[in-house]
Amino acid sequence: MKRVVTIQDISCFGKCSLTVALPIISAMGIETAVIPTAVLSTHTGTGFTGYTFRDLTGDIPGISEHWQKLNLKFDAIYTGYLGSMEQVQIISGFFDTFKTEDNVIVVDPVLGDGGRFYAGFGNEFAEEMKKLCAKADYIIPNMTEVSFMLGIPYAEEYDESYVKDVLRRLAEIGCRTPVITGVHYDDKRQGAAAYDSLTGEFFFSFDENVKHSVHGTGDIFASVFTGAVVRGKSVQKALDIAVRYTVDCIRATAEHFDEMWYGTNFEQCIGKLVEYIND
Ligand code: PXL
Repeated sequence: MKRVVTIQDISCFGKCSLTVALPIISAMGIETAVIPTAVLSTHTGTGFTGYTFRDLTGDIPGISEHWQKLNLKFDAIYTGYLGSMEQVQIISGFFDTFKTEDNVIVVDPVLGDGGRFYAGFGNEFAEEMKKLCAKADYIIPNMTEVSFMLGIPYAEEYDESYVKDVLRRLAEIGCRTPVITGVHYDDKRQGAAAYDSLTGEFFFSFDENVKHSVHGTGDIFASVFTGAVVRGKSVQKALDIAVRYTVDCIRATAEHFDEMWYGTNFEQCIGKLVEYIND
């Protein structure tokens, strides 16, 4: 069985980060180890204020040392929301320890959305995250995170040549295959784009642009993409599965908008994900 370790926070309520990555990667038939980077009472996104935040940075070196003694190996190391610059530096050391010839590193540089940083993040943190991205095989930012990492204005409107240009610039950070989520040229279709800087190939995948903004979709996409790559799918196939499942989840959430304002109704669609990955 393949094995992934995912490193991100537990938002106890709100459906994102570990409470999304763990069930999704497990459902894809992959053993999922975790390193929780922080415990929050809820996520920090729209709708919640006054959340608790316990930083677990101090626990990470001990976990890493214990795992080294156990000689644990992972087919992928996948990071999401990280809570501080110090934590990013410690995870960078974890990459050095657990990177092998055969495994892949996936960094979702969680920084913000809608042109704005999430609470507590700023340009200095984005610079640190960029250094982590340099060590990754795949990075999975949204357009907001692209703008913060490249130091360019947040683009509301853009075309395919813009997307190709920023993908090339993301690869210059040092990662072989950047992936951008939430790509849309109009209000009909949305999806993702990727660039394999080794072969020079671009990849695109689009589905319906459901008119519904919801929290946690980036974590869903990154978890599915990571799982699909670990299950041996091509970049194109991994994009297709991740876009299709993410849009399924948004559609399911839009149908239950009243009770599901804080997260994405991904559980309702998990059977489809199992179908897609085994197809
Ligand atoms: O979904 C990304 C995410 C993860 N973890 C926490 C967050 C967010 C986005 O707001 O606040 C704690």
